[in-house]
Amino acid sequence: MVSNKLVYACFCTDVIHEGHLNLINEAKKYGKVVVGVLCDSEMVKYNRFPLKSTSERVQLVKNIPDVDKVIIQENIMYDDVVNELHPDYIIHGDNWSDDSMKIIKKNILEVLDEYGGTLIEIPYTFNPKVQKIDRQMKEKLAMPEIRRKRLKQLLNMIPIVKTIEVHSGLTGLIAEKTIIADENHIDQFDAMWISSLCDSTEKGKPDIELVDMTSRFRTINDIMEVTTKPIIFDGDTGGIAEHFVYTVRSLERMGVSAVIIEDKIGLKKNSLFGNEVKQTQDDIEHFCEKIRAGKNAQLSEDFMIIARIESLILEQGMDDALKRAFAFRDAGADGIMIHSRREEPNEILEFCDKFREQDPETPIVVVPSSYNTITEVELIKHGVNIVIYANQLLRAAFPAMQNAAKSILKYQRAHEIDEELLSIKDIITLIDEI
Ligand code: SPV
Ligand code: MG
Repeated sequence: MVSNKLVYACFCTDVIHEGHLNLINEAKKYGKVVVGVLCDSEMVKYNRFPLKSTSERVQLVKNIPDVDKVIIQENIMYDDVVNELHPDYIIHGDNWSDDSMKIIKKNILEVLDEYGGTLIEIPYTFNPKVQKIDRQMKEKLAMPEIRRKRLKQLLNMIPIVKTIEVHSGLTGLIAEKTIIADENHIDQFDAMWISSLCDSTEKGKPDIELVDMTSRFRTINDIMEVTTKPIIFDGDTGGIAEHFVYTVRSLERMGVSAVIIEDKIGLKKNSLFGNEVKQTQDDIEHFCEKIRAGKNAQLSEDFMIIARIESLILEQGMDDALKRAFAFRDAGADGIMIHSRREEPNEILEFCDKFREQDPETPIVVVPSSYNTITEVELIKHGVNIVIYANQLLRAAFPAMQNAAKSILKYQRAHEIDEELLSIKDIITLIDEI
């Protein structure tokens, strides 16, 4: 006898495997089965980048015989969907191991508790076939074709692409795996920035285009070997146009999503020096030629060349910054990065507002290193699409390492610093083996 009770399950997956079928099979025993397909933007926050479109994912679930109805779940938390459906039961696998799963379980129990609904937990299907499918999905995300287009896809999926600096396999893993999960929010980084400053500093070299491309490509490769998220590469000035075209081809082939080149010429110094050191801005037409050469050389549809404007850094004024932005866009740039070294975000926001008055589309990229009180919500309001946290991981590591070195010298043993360090047990198990 089929009861008239309602059972709800949320699916955030690109493939239906035995585990999902077991769950639906079990659900059917309790009544009518409604499945919510988690929307793209929430899949992303939850570190499950969708390889299929929402409609394809809906169709996938509709094809399961015992599913009575499919809806789209717009939020990873269950409040809205439960208010709407008032299911008698929510059914879920018992794999609540990580922090985000624990928060979701708490949320489900709270919303069900309001009207006496019940959570049904069924044993998660752990078998070699299901595990292989999970691994294959990860592997697919790391493939150059898939990874490269992911930045453009993200720009269409979420209000702002949160990008963190990485300079090694280990920092890549931090960008890949760090998730924050608290009462009302689950989130993670969307993309990775390979900073010239941090890549050079990590190698003990100044940020003056001294570390050559071969070496920088090795950094990219180290990161790519252990991650799946899209990469934005800091291409400095891009060098001369005749060389830049080769860089574009190599980056595309590797699966990098975007290169950002800055409109400076000659000996490049880090922007955060501003006019404290001699730096020369390229002239508009010359830089446009480089952009055009790069766009002509590009083979894939997905790769982005983003033009970075140094007018505010070099105190050339807002009008110059805007003039350059429109010229670079017209030369084919797929996005504009505007940089500032002021502690207040005013000039950046003014630029964004004025640019957006004339151009609602072209992605804007910002790097709030010095004006770091600005929030992502404020940046979104001013039309920013990509925010880059350009150097924080390296800056976090250096004082910690220096402190450990000093402590050992001071006490002539390693005991005093030990409690501030990752435990031996944790360091030997930090990296998973295949
Ligand atoms: C970098 O991270 O290398 C950058 C950003 O180019 S900045 O250091 O602010 O110039
Ligand atoms: Mg740089």
